[in-house]
Amino acid sequence: MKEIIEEIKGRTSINVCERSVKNVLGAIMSSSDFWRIVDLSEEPLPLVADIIEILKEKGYVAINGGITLTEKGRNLVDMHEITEIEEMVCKSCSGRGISIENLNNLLEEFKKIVRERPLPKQEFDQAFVTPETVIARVAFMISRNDIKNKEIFVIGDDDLTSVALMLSSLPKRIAVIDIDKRLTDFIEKISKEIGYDKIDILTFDIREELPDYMKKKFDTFITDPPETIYAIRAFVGRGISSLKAPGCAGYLGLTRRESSLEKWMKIERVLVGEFGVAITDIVKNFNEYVNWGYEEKTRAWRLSPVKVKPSYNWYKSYMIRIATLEGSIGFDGKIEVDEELYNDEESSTT
Ligand code: SPD
Repeated sequence: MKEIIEEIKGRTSINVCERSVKNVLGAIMSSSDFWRIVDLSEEPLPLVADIIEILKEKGYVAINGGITLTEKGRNLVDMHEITEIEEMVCKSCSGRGISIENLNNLLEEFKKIVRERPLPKQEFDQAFVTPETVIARVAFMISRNDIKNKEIFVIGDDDLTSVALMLSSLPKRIAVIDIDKRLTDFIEKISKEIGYDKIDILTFDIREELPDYMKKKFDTFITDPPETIYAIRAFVGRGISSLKAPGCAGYLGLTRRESSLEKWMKIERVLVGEFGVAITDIVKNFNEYVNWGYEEKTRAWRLSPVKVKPSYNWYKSYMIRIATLEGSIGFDGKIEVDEELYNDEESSTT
């Protein structure tokens, strides 16, 4: 095992420990599908690809249309008492711990209305979540008293969460910003069609400082940032700047597909240490993303040892809720980066 880890360390700058290799081996025991192995292992995709490559070179795994253990690999897992990974997800709530039963009409209406939505653009790292996820977000936010009669700020909205919020008629007011004019035009069109006028829609690049009229104005924000520290400052930091007072809330998605635990710790440090907010909820794999269509043009595809498109929605992210306290501060500076907003060494799907 030590030798395997040393070899992996020589190939990647992503942190790797014995448990990372065991996670990948356990996932291979559960599935031969590369995307499922990434999903189950909870390790960043580029690291999973490196681990599989080295296990193959050393004769522990075979790659023939799928990834399987060889006899040598089976001996290795036996020797280290590695077991397959089981998710144990609740079938009623898909593991979200929240029911959307009471919001069934909203779900059906939302599905109908977003049929003509703009398709994901690679340039902006877009991939929208399933309609069930959007409605579960609404349910989750209701359960934390963060929607009803609240002023809500949606930062980046390829998921069209603002549309579900409009349809729910629960917020006092909504503001939504996105860099992609196709999306802001679409949201505008829907708001006109359904006659909803308590919404402000702005095409805006989050690398810029928010206009003053958006600072300290909202009760709740929701965002799903790319997985870089720059993006956390831009999307979440500005979200916090937009909140009125202590006790307000922010929601963000974070995935393990593009983030190691080391990066998560850095992100948590930014949230707690730099922004001074409390993390109140972390729900595993709450957000489920529809495969975005440009898979074959991504680093993930180049790294995948088997060139087969995902057969299910393998990309998920945790839902994190933060709350502001006395002394919480957001981020107001300009972010002077281009592509680095979306990508670092652990990213692979942009
Ligand atoms: N590039 C396609 C997948 C992007 C999904 N972004 C979700 C980020 C979660 N914070």
